[in-house]
Amino acid sequence: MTDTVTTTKTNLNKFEKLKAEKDGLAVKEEIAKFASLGWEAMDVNDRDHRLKWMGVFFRPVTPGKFMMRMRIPNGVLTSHQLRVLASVLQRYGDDGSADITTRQNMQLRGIRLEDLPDIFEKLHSVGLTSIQSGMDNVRNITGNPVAGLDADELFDTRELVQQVQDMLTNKGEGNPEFSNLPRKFNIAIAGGRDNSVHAEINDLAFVPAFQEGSGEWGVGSGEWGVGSGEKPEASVFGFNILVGGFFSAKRCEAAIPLNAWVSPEDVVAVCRAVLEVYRDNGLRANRLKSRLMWLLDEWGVEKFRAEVETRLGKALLPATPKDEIDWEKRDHIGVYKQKQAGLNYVGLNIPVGRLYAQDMFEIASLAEVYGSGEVRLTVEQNIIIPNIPDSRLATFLTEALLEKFAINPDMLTRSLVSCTGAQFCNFALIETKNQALEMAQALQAELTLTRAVRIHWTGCPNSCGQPQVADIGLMGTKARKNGKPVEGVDIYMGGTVGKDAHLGNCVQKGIPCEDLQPVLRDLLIQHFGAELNNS
Ligand code: SRM
Ligand code: SF4
Repeated sequence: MTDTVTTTKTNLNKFEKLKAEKDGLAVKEEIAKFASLGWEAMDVNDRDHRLKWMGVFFRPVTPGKFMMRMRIPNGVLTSHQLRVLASVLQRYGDDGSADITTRQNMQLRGIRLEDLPDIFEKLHSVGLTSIQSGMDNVRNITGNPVAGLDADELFDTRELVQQVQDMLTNKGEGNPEFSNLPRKFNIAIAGGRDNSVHAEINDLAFVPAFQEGSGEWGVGSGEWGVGSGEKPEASVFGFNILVGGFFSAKRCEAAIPLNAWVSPEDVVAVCRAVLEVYRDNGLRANRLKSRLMWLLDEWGVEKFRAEVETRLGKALLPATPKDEIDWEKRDHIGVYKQKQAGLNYVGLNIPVGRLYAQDMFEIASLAEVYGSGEVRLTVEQNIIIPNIPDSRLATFLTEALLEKFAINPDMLTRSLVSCTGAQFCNFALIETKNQALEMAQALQAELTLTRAVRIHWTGCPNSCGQPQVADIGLMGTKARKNGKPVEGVDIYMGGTVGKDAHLGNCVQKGIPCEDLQPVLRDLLIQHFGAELNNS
């Protein structure tokens, strides 16, 4: 890291001081020591903050039972890896559970400190890592969940996402170059036509776009990883770059164009250059103003772009006028033909993303028995099992597990997304996952819907459940009823995804949770064509 980080930052906030005292990655060498000390005897800063550099989160709601946030690049897991994750949970009985996250990732719960050395060894043995998945690091990198399967894809994102992760984490060993960013940082690489990664809400996103003409400096051959493509030969595949998208309690912004286009070959280098500029120049005094967009505000896009080019050592081509996101966003639930003749991928609805060890063992077995032993995760907190041959499909569809994880769920459960909420998260103002499911079921019982409605619950203004991208977003808040404080939600509407994605806005504030059902019922009837049963 350059000197800039330490020399230009006066007025350090608590977290900058903490990082200056001891880099978070330093705890990697101390895991065995922590395990023998126990969580109650550990240094509090190591326990509550620095362990997050290893992906291990102290949970004040369940002291002694930690959460482990993995990195699952592009959401691709082997059945073997899924089984190892399940076996980690199994030892914790009822305390052990896993959540599929809104970043196409997995979090494990109930983790005991004394087990960490063994768990890390197990993860390592199957090529999994949780390193640098929390605090001021780059989060799980998202990619097209049906990469390599979808006949209409423009680019198979899997290898590129893995390369970016390898660069950032030093192949999972930990990379001190990027372990002290001003704040968290999100990267997404879209490869399909439907923006399945929510490019617009990432700090850095790559969106498919063809550059007309070829042979210019900086333009790749266009052959690397490119799908079948219907474009004229002269056009070259690459990505337009978006920067600065983020949600926080203080401010939410969609990403803006960097006015730059890159070929796939340059994506890793561009990620590195952008992160170096952010690391060395990002605002560090006030954590509420430390995300990339605040630097873009201060500098303007032109200056930021010029700094990125300096780090990159070459000029970036201007963005192409049009990107290739021209579809509505798909949810991938159900059975779909793959581009490989005779093969299918099947999307299973995992209600609010919650799984237990037994579920994970069973999903791993299904993926092996019927597919190729591969499992994919989506940002909608669901699972895809790819590579199921036509000849095996009918039998697969009779499997008992598909009653629990449906391929044709009701219209409200289908698109339901929920953050962790009060069960495990101490920022939460309300319980989310259970309430979300109960509400969906209650509304489904009184209404007939002919289309899926994307309802996203988030327990507080941090917006991990992305209410701003939902048809109906529900954000936990403190409300009042009969003069008394009660749990409530602010309601967001108008979030659109896929083509021309834009963020929704808050339309109603402070609805007590106990009064929410009729409010949602009316919204579903007025805006989403729902009809009351027996009306
Ligand atoms: Fe988040 C903090 C959970 C996606 C914005 N988020 C947290 C913490 C770590 C707070 C804590 O320590 O308790 C939550 C852990 C709770 C737990 O026990 O699970 C938490 N965030 C989640 C997850 C698990 C929600 C989910 O149920 O899926 C998601 C994990 C993603 C992953 O795999 O890495 C998750 N968080 C998001 C997203 C959505 C996204 O990335 O698309 C956002 C909004 C987008 C963004 O970041 O710009 C998000 N989380 C936040 C913020 C606000 C950031 C800010 O700049 O202020 C916080 C608070 C913070 O960082 O200080 C936060
Ligand atoms: Fe926790 Fe709030 Fe994020 Fe939900 S939105 S996981 S309650 S920080």
